[in-house]
Amino acid sequence: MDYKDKNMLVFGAGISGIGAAALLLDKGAKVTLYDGNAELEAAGIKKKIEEKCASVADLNVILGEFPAELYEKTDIAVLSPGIPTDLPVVNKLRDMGKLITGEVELAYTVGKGVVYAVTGTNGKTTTTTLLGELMKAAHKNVDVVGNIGNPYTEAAAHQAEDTVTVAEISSFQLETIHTFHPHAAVLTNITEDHLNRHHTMENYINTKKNIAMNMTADDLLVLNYEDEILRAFGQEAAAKLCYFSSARKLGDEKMERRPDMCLYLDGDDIVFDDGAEKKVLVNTGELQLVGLHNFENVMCAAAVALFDGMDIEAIRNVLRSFAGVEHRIEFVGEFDGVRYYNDSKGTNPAAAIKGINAMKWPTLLIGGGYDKQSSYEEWINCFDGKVKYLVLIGQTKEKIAAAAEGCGFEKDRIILCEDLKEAVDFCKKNAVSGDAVLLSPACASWGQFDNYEQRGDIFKEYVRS
Ligand code: UMA
Repeated sequence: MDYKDKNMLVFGAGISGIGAAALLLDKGAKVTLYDGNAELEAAGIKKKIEEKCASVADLNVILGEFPAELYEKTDIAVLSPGIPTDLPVVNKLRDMGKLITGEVELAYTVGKGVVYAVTGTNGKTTTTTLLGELMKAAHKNVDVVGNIGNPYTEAAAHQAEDTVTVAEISSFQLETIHTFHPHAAVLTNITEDHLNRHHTMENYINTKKNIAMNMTADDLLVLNYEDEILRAFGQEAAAKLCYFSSARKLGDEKMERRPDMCLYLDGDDIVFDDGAEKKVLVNTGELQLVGLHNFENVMCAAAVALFDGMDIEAIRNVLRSFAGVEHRIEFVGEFDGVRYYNDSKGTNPAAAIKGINAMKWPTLLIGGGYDKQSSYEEWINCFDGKVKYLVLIGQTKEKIAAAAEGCGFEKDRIILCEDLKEAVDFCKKNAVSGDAVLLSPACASWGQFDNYEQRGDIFKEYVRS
């Protein structure tokens, strides 16, 4: 797509919008960057964009109310991931026939080389990071981008034909793609999340499936066989199919469409079956990652690396040395015999279940945050007698407390705190040697923090002080 002299509306002045505006200015577009937050500072935003592109002469920053004249003036609107696609402003632009696109789509139309994409409710970041490490061991030019916190638009401008892009793609980003076409895509799992944005589970699932909408029989789709939605999706998808499973040896299942390759857990071995031959890829005892969910992430990343043509021994070396991701069941330290874990990335109940399942000790669990309209019973039912105190913060604290009581969790072991500092102080006073303190909120951080990284960093700071 040629963006020269196009009137581009970039919606949202976060890191995505800043990356998109800079890229478009370098492509010769006339850019209006709009953000609904009137309290932001236009000069500061302009400066950030100026640092990333040659000139901001064709940039206009508008904050607060959306000006009526901008509707007609806009050729294409580029939405940041956090902008709901059914906002009245967006609806009106769409009704006027304006193209509504997203930051990922924009980057894809400019970028070069091959793209490998990772989506799913949980496990995206670990899988993306690990796949990035695998690709860096096999290729010279690798960009790890997307929802992981590194806008795709910032990398796209500098890419060449030999670039490998490893992109973590959220459901928000998948709402606004049109031609985005990964050569391999992973769908780790789909469980309830972001229903405040997608309204129904059906919408959320269909949005996730968009990842494969442009894929063909030359591409590879990696799907979790144990997820019924994804298992069925594999039977109808156009791309080559790889199923993975941490629950059974794959191979003998009755299915209409046989997968082109499989990865599964057999005892402690991760086995790879390409239809002709079965090979042990790695023994899980050799990995630094722990937990079944992480073994699934390993299978997903390894499937793409194998499809990429990477040598098995080179894959093994990377798998053995990979130590995991910050904020994901991250060990912070042991103080007075109490182990502290930061699982701030546990932003929904399904992710937080992984956090509590990984604890082998009596645990003081800090949860709660922004309300994404999740239900918490399944998470609470996984506490399995391990949770000594449920320490709650944020907008959802009363809702989680009520759900816990409903599940039979004793009321006097539910502690409501004003903020994270008070929660950490309570845990410090009440934990004894041999206990664990786990921050695994089952909720997004918004409202009290900018993002889960900030929440995790602040937790670690309090713990260490
Ligand atoms: N804004 C409006 N109107 C609105 C909503 C927001 O003007 O109705 C403005 C806000 O005032 C703000 C800007 O939009 O200034 C923020 O845009 P954004 O929310 O898209 O945030 P970015 O900083 O651009 O970060 C986005 C992703 N954020 C979201 O999806 C909410 C980041 O994912 C991603 O790393 C980044 O792009 C780069 O691709 C974060 C996330 O929380 C980590 N993702 C969710 C998740 O993982 O669960 C999906």
